[in-house]
Amino acid sequence: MPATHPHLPNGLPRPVQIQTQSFRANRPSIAGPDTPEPPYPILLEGVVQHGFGRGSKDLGCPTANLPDESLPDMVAAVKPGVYYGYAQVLPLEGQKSRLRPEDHQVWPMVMSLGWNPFYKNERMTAEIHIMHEFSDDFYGYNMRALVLGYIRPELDYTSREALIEDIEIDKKVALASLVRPGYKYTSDPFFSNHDKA
Ligand code: ADP
Ligand code: RBF
Ligand code: MG
Repeated sequence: MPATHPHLPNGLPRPVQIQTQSFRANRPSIAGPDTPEPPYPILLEGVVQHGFGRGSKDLGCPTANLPDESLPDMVAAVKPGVYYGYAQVLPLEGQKSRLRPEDHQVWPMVMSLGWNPFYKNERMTAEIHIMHEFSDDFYGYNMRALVLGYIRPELDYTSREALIEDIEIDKKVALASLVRPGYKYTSDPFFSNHDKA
């Protein structure tokens, strides 16, 4: 019986851990069709919120958290999981930016859409890691995200190392998927050419 079969030979559901390991063993290097299909692109926008503050930085992967009110389109269209697309960070109207001009460009991103255990899984959280070295944190800035595809389901992790390893693969899968001609959305009108404005 293949390792990915959800049930054990005795008919009992296969423990998640084994499924996670078998999933992790052979991950595809590209995710999604040659050009985005509905419901993509999904457009999200919101002011970057504080999360638990420690979470992702010590995974070596800081994630900018979107406010709950920016998620209805995402929650209505897709299931929890890991996604990829592009994101842009902009100062609020009239806000002076502390960042460099290139920090306001459109960059590739990976996004985790998950149940928030803090709210007993009654609320979803969306957190975005932008694949760019920012000159400073950008809490309170406006973030626009254009989601283009789904990479994988949220997995239950027993070890931090396994999660870090999978996030590194997520980033590679996102970049390999975004470089395809059908995914050129960096100059989509949803984004603003802030550094020229
Ligand atoms: P929190 O739990 O408050 O979200 P994190 O450890 O996830 O804290 O760090 C996320 C914060 O780090 C973001 O809100 C942003 O201000 C900053 N940051 C710096 N570089 C990045 C990046 N490349 N992608 C996302 N956030 C980044
Ligand atoms: N958390 C999980 O529990 N399971 C996951 O599969 C998972 N995948 C993630 C993938 C990416 C690309 C990112 C940025 C985060 C992921 N997370 C996952 C969320 C991670 O646990 C969270 O960022 C930290 O715990 C801080 O809240
Ligand atoms: Mg975060």
